[in-house]
Amino acid sequence: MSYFNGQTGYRKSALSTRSVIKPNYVVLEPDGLVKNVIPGYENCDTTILGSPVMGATFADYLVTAHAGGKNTGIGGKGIESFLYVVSGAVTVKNADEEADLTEGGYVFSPEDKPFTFENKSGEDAVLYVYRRRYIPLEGTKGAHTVIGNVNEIEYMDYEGMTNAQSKDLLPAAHDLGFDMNMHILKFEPGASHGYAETHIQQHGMYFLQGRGMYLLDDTWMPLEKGDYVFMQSYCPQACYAVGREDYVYIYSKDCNRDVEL
Ligand code: UGY
Ligand code: MN
Repeated sequence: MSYFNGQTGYRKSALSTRSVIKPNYVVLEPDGLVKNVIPGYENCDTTILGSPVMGATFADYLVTAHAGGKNTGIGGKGIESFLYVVSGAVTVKNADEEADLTEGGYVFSPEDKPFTFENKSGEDAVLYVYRRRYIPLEGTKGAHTVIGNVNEIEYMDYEGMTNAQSKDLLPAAHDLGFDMNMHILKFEPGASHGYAETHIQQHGMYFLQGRGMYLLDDTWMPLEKGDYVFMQSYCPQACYAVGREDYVYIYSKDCNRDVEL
């Protein structure tokens, strides 16, 4: 086993962690992440974040793709998949499209189309990857390939607030063929949710920038850039942004489907 952040040897401080595993949420701080060997990834350091083991209906990953690093097939056979470039650049390809993605770039590939990525840039790229079993819906054409870059999407005011804003990465709001979406949420320092949310949808959440105080269930805790959170269904959740930078995270959310009985 080795550490995802590459740090080895003793630390100056006593051992401690902000990571917590609770029945309805999980926080993983970067320092505790370890490398997982996952078939298909070549010349990449990969760590599994959320997974069905913690109750998630999806799996998500943080990947450092070194120069020449690649994966020859993520998703397919009923599994929809998504990749977001946290930093660096990779080339992605599925049966429909091929694209060079830079920071903020992303690809969504539907359940019948595995995608590949390759880092041809010569420098490390950091990637957030997501996989989930697709739930088809009769009367729709299913989901389709989406390639984009968050830097080309306009922010929308979030729930009537102007200092909290969001972006939708996939067209799920207008297309019931999609059973999940990815969003970016940004809070200016001092901004917050309007209320503490409690909802059936799960989230996998990766913090891209800034810091804040986050309410998970009945506990407020500091969460910052590099942290990961899994929120189980109905976990109460809200945050305040603190510090000088905008507080920004990317998160997944299932949608457009009734409850299975
Ligand atoms: O869309 C959401 O459910 C989002 N507002 N949740 C969150 O930020 N914790
Ligand atoms: Mn939520």
